[in-house]
Amino acid sequence: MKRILVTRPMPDRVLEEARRHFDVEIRDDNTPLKPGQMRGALALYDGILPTLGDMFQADVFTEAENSRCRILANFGVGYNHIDVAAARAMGIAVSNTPGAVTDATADIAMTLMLMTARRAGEGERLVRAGKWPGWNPTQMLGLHVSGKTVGIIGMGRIGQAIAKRCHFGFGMSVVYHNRSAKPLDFDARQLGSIEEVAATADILVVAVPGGAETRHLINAEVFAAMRPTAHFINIARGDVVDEAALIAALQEGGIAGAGLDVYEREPIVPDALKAMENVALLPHLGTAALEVREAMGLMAVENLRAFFAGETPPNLVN
Ligand code: 8YV
Repeated sequence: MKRILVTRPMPDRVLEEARRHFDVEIRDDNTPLKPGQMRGALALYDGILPTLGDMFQADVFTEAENSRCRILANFGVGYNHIDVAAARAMGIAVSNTPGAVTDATADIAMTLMLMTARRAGEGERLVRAGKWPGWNPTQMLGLHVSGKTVGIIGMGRIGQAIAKRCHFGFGMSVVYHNRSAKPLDFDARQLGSIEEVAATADILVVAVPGGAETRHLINAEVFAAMRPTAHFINIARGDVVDEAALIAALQEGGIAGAGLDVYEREPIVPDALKAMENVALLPHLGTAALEVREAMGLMAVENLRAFFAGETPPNLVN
């Protein structure tokens, strides 16, 4: 039986399924693997089921003397923590879990949109602090979301799921930017540049993959293009956004608010963001629902099973 390392405790269903196929070791530690542990794991296991935070960067592969490991079956759609080219150079396959994460992540985008536009986080803090003076006609007026324009940067699976929620659920107009043309089965307008989308949107949402190619794609120029009344939402990856530029835009009143599920240096969230009432901050909750995490895990296990059965894993990325 192939030896597999699962790098974090996982829902029971995932572990049961993994154990049906493999000799599984589950790391009983909820912190990311350290470089030495990653090199050790590459030498000891036939396959690894890593998660966000396990930074399989180029040096981990180049410094690994030999690798018994043949596949990293990532738990999650985003795999920017894995240097896929370096893995390939060592003959290690990488797979991910698209599809399983789409709806849950889009739901969190909607949560953040409503939290920031309708000042829900701020309102909840007010109530909990015992500072609510009672209803009045002009208290805590936010941005009316229904019927507004959402701008989406990255019209992949998650971007489309967000667009549909906005369009069909909230009657919003959708404008977007995507590297390639996307055939869509709903009304949405593709604009020529990210800045154009930023300038048109009442709410701008980023839904592109992270990594070197998209690092700081959302920067000072994009925030400058946004309207002072517009809100910014990030459910993608922290490094897609120049966090310092976002903080400056918020502090200068260049934009009205932000809703964030991801950060440049997780779990570090800048104090400047925590200090602002018009910012909603979530702890990377994108896929945090039991059935979603089960589906992600089962998908990762299926990638492992297929790989070791000599089939092409359904979600191979390299
Ligand atoms: C996951 C995510 O929870 O799927 C992704 O890419 O961002 C998350 O919601 C995380 O990646 C788990 O490894």
